[in-house]
Amino acid sequence: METSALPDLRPARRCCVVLPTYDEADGIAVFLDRLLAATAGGDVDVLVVDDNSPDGTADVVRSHPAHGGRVRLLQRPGKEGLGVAYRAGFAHAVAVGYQVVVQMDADGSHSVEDLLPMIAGLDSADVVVGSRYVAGGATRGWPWTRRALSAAANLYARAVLRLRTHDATAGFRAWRSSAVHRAGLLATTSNGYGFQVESTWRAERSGLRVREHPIVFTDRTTGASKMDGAVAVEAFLSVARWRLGELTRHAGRGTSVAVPLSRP
Ligand SMILES: Nc1nc2c(ncn2[C@@H]2O[C@H](COP(=O)(O)OP(=O)(O)OP(=O)(O)O)[C@@H](O)[C@H]2O)c(=O)[nH]1
Ligand SMILES: [Mg+2]
Repeated sequence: METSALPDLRPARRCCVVLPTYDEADGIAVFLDRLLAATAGGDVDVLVVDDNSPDGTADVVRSHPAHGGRVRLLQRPGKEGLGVAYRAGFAHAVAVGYQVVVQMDADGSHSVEDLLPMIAGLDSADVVVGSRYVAGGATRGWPWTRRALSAAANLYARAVLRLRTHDATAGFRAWRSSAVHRAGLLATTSNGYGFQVESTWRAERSGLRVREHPIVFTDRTTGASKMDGAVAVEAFLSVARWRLGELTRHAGRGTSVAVPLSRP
């Protein structure tokens, strides 16, 4: 009997999905179940980075049947922002030897079905960005005000920093660990959501091959958003500061612009 040739999306590399959490106790167990099922058979583990959530998210993770196996918990002392949590999670994942690190929201907005195709995309890229702003990508469930804010933030970041990536603020990405080092992600300075733009900028300036994979972003159905005015302002000001820094260095040296890189 002939079998049709389906693509084998099982990753050939050890992957760690880093999930930052703050007050996600309501939805995290079901989300972990879905993530583990969608990646069963692949070499994909999960690292939850929790900032001592008052709602007991860490306890829910600890009582998950896969805790201690495919699911690990990095407990931080308190809330310091998304960027700080990602740096801690990425540092841990690359230090223990994972070859691929994925960043993903833990609130269900990012679809677990996109994980294996995005990891497979690393065969011909250094970073695969789950993009809402390429053909096939979309945002579902957001009011028009939130959609407009996201689109405006993207436009602003792309225009000011001259970025090619269409979804510069994406929170769903797969990185080769070598690319994490080359882009200097562990030396990023944003504490909040600016981390997403800073890492896009560093990836492009480091000459990494960035590929976009269309995703449908769905608004969370449990828990509450942690996005607030202060993190938006931090990101807004940082973008301007980074560009100004580039232009100043450019003018000072009369050479091509570069961002500082950290090496493993
Ligand atoms: N560890 C940690 N996780 C955080 C922090 N802030 C947000 N998160 C997590 O980061 C992910 C994204 O945060 P959200 O509040 O969903 O923000 P968003 O997805 O950009 O925006 P929404 O559409 O409003 O949900 C979620 O899994 C949050 O629990 C933080 O300070 N520390
Ligand atoms: Mg969210």
